[in-house]
Amino acid sequence: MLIRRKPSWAIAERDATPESVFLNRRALLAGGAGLVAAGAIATRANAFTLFGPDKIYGPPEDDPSAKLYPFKRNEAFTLQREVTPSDLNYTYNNYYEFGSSKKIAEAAQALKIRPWTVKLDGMVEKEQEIDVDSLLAAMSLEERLYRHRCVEAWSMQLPWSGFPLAALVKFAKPLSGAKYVRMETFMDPETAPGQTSSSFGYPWPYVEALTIEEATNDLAFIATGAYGKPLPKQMGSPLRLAAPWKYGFKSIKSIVRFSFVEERPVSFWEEINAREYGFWANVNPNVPHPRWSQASERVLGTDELVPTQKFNGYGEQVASLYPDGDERTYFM
Ligand SMILES: Nc1nc2c(c(=O)[nH]1)N[C@H]1C(S)=C(S)[C@@H](COP(=O)(O)O)O[C@H]1N2
Ligand SMILES: [Mo]
Repeated sequence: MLIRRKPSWAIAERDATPESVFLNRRALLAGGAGLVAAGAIATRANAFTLFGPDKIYGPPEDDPSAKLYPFKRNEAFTLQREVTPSDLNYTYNNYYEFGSSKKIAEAAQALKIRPWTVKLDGMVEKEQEIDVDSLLAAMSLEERLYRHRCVEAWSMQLPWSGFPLAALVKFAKPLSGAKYVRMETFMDPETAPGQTSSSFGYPWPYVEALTIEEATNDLAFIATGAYGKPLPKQMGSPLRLAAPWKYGFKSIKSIVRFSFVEERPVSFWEEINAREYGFWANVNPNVPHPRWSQASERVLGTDELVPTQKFNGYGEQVASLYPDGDERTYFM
């Protein structure tokens, strides 16, 4: 078996919190034990205020779709907690194409988001290529409040703007034999240094997939924006998946291709380590990650440690997709 380097987020839960990121960064900058101690007694929220956020890279200034925003909110989707502040979401990201830390926002500004062509291919009536602005024009656009739960045991809440993946599937006109939707991120090692083989031995480009039933479930959403504006590059501009009942790594960023296929694709992290990052990756507090518990999660931007919910709280919408009850099969 090929042994690849572990992603840095594949570490113990306590090491993967925003707290450790902020405190370690501060410790590094200050190089002083006094300040580390001060940081250590500060709450996470205080740590954020005390030390200040990084430079904020918001929505790209030259995004031609900006005029479409904000989209009308679909009130059917509600949260039990407050929306995570956008500044936190803009500065705390997983996007391995641009580096293995949470601080990749600056590096991600190198991403060129226009022209951006999306391929719809494989088992479809007719293969198509469509530019993202034409796709936006063809879709009915809305805003939804969704939870997001990373496999690293942190979570957040945010308003996504976009359209249901089901609408894109319909637009692609898949043939009846198509069983999975395979999604692929752009490949350009010149703008995304993480993709150079010297940086990672990873199987680029990033690939993810859902069954057709999952992809056409109303909850599967293609996000083109967040917080009422186009997506910042670091969040996966110009279009990314939001599958909130699954761990965050399923929600692939900056998609260039949707392929309709019969065989189950091997997803990016599954290929790296199938035992730890399985294909299904449905959120389940009762099935621990092999190296840490998934029973609770840290709510980003707060001091809260809250119980994790099965399907991240979306069981009503998606539990019927997984009729046979083997938790490990569906929950990694
Ligand atoms: N192409 C690509 N998509 C990706 C990732 C990535 O590294 N590359 N990281 C995933 C993980 S682990 C998470 S938690 C979310 C993070 O999205 P955010 O930075 O907008 O919070 O994106 C997911 N999609
Ligand atoms: Mo994640």
